[in-house]
Amino acid sequence: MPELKCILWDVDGTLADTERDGHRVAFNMAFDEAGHAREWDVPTYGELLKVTGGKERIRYDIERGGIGDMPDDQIASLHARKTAHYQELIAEGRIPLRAGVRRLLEEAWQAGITLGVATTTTPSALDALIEHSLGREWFDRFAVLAAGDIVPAKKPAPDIYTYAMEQLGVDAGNTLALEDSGNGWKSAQAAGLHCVVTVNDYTRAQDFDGADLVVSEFGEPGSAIEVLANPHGLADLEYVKLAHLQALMQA
Ligand code: XBP
Ligand code: MG
Repeated sequence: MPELKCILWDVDGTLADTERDGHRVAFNMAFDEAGHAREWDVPTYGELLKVTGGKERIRYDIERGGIGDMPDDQIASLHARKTAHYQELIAEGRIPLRAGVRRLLEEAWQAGITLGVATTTTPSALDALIEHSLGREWFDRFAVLAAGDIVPAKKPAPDIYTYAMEQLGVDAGNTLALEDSGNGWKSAQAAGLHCVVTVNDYTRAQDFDGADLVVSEFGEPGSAIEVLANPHGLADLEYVKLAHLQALMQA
């Protein structure tokens, strides 16, 4: 029977709600600084989120007429400035972890489950979040930090999950992905992983058909989370515990 041996965490939207008040704000700071007359407001950014990866997202906005055309090297330097602004925002402590994230991480770590990260985000942006929101000890506790351009095809392609599992030497059948978005779920599904989704305002209406559990958040004791899909009929879902994650692997 498959057993939970490894949990791979998505970052943006899953560890913390970084998109609206972190990445979006940092993109706008970089546009302003470079003299681009473009501001991604909250709903516009929601449309742009269908493209994963910051550089890819800028290219997509150029293609839809939002920003004037520029060569790839200029996109890369604009994005490098965006990453610097993002790191500063994170260092200010503006983006807390989502409810239940630290509790579940600690529970899984104590249980000896292999922990890793699989994200489309730039490695230095991930490092900033680990350092300022999670704590430096997590650089050692995560057995792999798979991020950004390390694979050519970003989510919804399975590559980043496949890469992380190869690095760890774990099987998809024993691995659970924690995600927040349709693109992330598709990526985990294509890699053959089980997947739990914690939605946010940007992703709530997306398609998570086939995911093992879809909830509003992991939550904490007493928080009474909203359960959007519970295909395995997991009981006692006042908040998500490690025991739920272990049970759904065998369902
Ligand atoms: C997150 C992303 C990232 C961030 C921006 O998707 O798509 O591109 O929005 O980060 P996921 P960068 O949570 O599915 O990994 O600008 O560093 O790319
Ligand atoms: Mg995400």
